[in-house]
Amino acid sequence: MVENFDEWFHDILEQADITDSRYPIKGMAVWRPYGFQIRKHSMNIIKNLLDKDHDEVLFPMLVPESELAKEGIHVKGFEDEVYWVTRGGQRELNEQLALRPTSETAIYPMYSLWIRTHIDLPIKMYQIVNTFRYETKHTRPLIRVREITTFKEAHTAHATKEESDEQIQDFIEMYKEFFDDLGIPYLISKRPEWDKFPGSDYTMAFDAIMPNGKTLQIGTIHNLGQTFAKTFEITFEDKDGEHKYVYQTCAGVSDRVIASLIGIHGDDKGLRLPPKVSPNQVTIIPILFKKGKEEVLAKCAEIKETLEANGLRVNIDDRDIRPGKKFNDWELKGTPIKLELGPRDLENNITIAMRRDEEEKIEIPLDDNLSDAIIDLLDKSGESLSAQAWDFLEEHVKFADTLEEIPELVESGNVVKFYWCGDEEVGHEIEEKTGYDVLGIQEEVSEGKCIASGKDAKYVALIAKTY
Ligand code: P5A
Repeated sequence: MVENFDEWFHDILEQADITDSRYPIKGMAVWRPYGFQIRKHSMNIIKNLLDKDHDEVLFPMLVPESELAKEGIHVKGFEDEVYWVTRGGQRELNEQLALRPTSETAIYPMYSLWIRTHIDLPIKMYQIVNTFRYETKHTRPLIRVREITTFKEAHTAHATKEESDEQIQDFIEMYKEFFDDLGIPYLISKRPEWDKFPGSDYTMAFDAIMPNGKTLQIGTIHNLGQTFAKTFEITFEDKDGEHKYVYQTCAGVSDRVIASLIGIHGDDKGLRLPPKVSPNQVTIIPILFKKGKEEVLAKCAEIKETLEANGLRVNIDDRDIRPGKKFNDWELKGTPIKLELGPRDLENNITIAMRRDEEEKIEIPLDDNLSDAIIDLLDKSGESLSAQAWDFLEEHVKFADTLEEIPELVESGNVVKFYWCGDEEVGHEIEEKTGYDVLGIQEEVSEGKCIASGKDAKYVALIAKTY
């Protein structure tokens, strides 16, 4: 799987019923029922986190060219990626309309109308929408798509710079909680100047390491400073009676979250889903013989009912096929716990539980403690997926003392840390000489020499092969 991860990833999406890429537009795919459930459960986690202190809104998908074009740097960053609507029926439109690649230029003209005084601040809103980017790099399902189908974008405005910096920290904490819930390990870094979001002061990014060692940017948080406020005239009357521009931030995660979930936890047998997002947390597999069939099925139904009453998602696979095939199917689909129940188990009043994250079979009595025992297994299974994934990440971050060491480390599947003086030209030189991307700054340091310039290092930075 590690050697040909891209192929594995492509196949699993089809085999496990996640998405179908045969839709006749490049970079756009269909969510199939099983994938849709995973998408729904993970979306609910981030939605609940955002709902704590953000208002959910919904803006139109089309943005007038005049608004999109207003913020020069921003539009430059996206100009090659915008899909345009130019006609309504047979008629040419007076002004062409962009399919939002992201929604700053849709939302901020409205912020300028809504924000009047300091009492209106902070404003914190989010929407979950589809966005369109005509990506020219190689498209890949969920990883680099032309229609992002679950763009969770949050946009805030504040009275002071300090508050906007605090908001960046709040977003970092929120995304940590989100990715922790999914057991997805991450590296957090400040993107270099040449890779920050177009129009932002600075960008903080979450990167996951996929099994082949390539990193995937799974979330970004941008401090927009006052750039957009000046462009869209977003001002407020402060306590001192003065009119001031707001400070803004925005943050977003996409379908890539599902890509990392699948890629990071999966194994040669298929998906391994964390219980929080698995469509079924428990799959009951009856072992049926002619004799005692009805009793076994009745007991399975009773177990399902008991577990569901305790808030679990449970299904019974009563298809008329060999049990072995059922086991394989649910291994492929990554259900966290399989419960096997045959006539002999029924006699002994037990069921056999199998966790997807390990091989062991566990006998569980069919008594009043059943739900508690299953919930305990689910918790353990989620924790162990997360722990395995964090171990993988930690084993795959290495430190290089010289530029020459980097290629070998990266080619053997690692992300590499190094000392950097922070100069932009030196950063470019490092990227050119190695052929990899500087992800960003992980921490500030007051020791060490820059790996390329030999000057005093200011930072520990990360470099990797990226998606
Ligand atoms: C933040 C939200 C923004 O667009 N505006 C509102 C800001 N940032 S971003 O970095 O450009 O995108 C946010 C995250 O979306 C993911 N992403 C993609 N996922 C799949 N396919 C794509 N083509 C794609 N482009 C961006 C990244 O995870 C990114 O961090």
